[in-house]
Amino acid sequence: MVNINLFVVIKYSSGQVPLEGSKHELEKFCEDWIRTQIQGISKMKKFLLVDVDPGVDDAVALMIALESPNVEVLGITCCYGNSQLQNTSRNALRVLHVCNKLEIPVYSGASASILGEPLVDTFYYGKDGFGDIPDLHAPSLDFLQKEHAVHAILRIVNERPGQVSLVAVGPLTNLALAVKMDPALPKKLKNVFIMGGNIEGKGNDTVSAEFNFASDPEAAYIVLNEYNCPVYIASWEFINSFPLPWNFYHQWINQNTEKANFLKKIHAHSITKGEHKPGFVSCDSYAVAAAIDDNFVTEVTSVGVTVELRGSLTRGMMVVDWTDKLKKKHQVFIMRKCDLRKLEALFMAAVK
Ligand SMILES: [Ca+2]
Repeated sequence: MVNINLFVVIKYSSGQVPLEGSKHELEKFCEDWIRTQIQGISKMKKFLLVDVDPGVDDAVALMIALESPNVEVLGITCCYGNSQLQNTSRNALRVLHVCNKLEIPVYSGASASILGEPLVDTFYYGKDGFGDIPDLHAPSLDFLQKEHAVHAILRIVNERPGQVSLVAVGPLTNLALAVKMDPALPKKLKNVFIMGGNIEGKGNDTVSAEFNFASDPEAAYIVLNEYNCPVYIASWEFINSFPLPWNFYHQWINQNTEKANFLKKIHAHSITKGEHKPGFVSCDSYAVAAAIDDNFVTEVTSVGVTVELRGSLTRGMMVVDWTDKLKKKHQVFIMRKCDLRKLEALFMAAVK
C-alpha cells in the first residue's frame, strides 16, 4: 500500500491518475503501473563484451547476443581455440556478416596459451572451426580492428566502469592477460560469465578437463583466482544436464531464414557426432543466455574454485572446494538449473 500511495502522489502530480472509479479499479491501475516500471528497469540495456574462439557454438552464442533487443555488444574479442586465431577471427566476422552487423568491432587476441602449448587438436567443428564449408562471401580480415583484444578489453571496460558484462566462451587467455596488465580490471566489471570447467571431473577433452580450461590451464587458474567480481560459470556437466530436445533443434535450424541457413551449413560437419545424446547442446549459449536474461539461471551454488595445474591426469580440471578447505574469500556462482524455455526463445529470436 505504501507503493500505491507513492504512486498516487507521483501520478496525481503528473495529472494522470484516474480520479474516478472504485477503490479496486484504482488499486489495479496502480499495481499495473508499478509492474510496468519494474519491468522497464529489468529491461534496461545490457552492455556485453564477448570473448570467443568461433567455433560453431560460439556462432550461436554470438547470434543470440547480437539479436537480443536489450543488449549492446560493445565488441568481440577473439582467441585461438576451436581453430587457429586467424580462422576464429574470420569466423567472428562471418557471423557479423550474416547478421548484417559488421560495424561491431572485432579484435584478434591471443594466438596461443600462456605456456605456448600446442593447440588442443580436437577440431570438433572442423579444421576452420565452422565445418569447413566454403564461404565465398566471408569478410576480409581487413575488417579486424588494429587494436589487440587485450588492449580493447581494458579500454572498453574503462570507458564504462561497472557496466560491462564480460562473456568468455573460449580459452581464457585474453582474460588472464588483461588482468595481469590491469589487476584492477575485475573491480571495474559488472560481472563475468564463463562457459568452461567442470564440477564432477568429467572431461570432454582430456579424461578430466573441459576443452576451454584444458586449452590454457594457467589462464583458467589466473581468471578463477584473480577475477574478484561476480563470476558465473556454466560448467560442462551443467550444460549437458540441460539439452534442448532434438525436435526443437530441427524446427529451429530449418527456419529457412538467412541466419538459420548459415547455422545449418556450419553445423553439418559436427551435428551427427552428437546424435547419440539425449538432446542438442550448444555449449556457449548457456553463458550468453545467463548474461542476457537474469531469469534464465534459476539456481546457483556459491563456492570457491581453482584449477589443477600439475596433475598428470587432471591438469586443467576445475577444482570445486565443496568443503571450503581453501578458505577462499572470493566465491563464484556455479550454475545448477536453468529455464530451457527461455533458451529456446533466445535461439528462435537469433535466427529470425
Ligand atoms: Ca567457444
